[in-house]
Amino acid sequence: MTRRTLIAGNWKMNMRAESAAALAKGIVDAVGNTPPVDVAVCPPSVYLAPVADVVAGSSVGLGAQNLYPESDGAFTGEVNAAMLTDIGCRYCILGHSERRQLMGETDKDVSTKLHAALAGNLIPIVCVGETLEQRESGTTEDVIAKQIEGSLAGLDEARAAGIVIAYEPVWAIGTGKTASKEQAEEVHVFIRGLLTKQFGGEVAEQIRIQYGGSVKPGNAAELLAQPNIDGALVGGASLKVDDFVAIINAS
Ligand code: G2H
Repeated sequence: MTRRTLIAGNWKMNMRAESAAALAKGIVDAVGNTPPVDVAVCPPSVYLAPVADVVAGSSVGLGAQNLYPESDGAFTGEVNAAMLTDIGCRYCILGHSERRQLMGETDKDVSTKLHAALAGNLIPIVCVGETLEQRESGTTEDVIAKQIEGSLAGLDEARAAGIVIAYEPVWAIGTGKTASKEQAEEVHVFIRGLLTKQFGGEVAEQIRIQYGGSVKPGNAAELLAQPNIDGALVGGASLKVDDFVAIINAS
């Protein structure tokens, strides 16, 4: 089974209108019309529309960093899946550890958002990952299993193949520490095993599992060469055209 690599830039809460458009333009120009991998950028919600204009008609996809899982209505400050697809989003990051830690998002919340994303024709990028304390206490697999089970609750086989999982060890996020290729591949294999149990081998083989956590030009190639690492969710290094493009070219 060949899974098409997905390199996505998670811009988090960075950039301004001008710099966001310039970054997107630089990526569009560098990537060209037929990149050998899927490429996406995920700007802050306020910059989705101007970046959508820049990437329109290009091979660079647009993704949001979050959504609110309701239809239009009285939900002050929120943005739903229909709005995201309306302005050209293809992807939506869900359950990033920063949202889990800072905004108290639970697996149940992520599952609700996952179903809203799929109903709105968005490709969800579901993030899971253990903290340093959990890794050091030997509970990584328990933590990941609970997150996968809870976040993908109620998902049927027909829709499962199209989702993306991002394994992002919390201790490697923005810290400069990266999981070694062996550590990352070990968890990706474990996740694919969980997906096999839940959806069967044929579906599990189609689900892309990205790695995230201090991915840089210098470590991307060895991570992306692992058989079960199907792309990268890139934070800090996605904010510079040259770094992001180097990561794309490393895959
Ligand atoms: C992990 C990653 C992007 P960074 O959060 O999702 O960020 O590459 O800065 O560690």
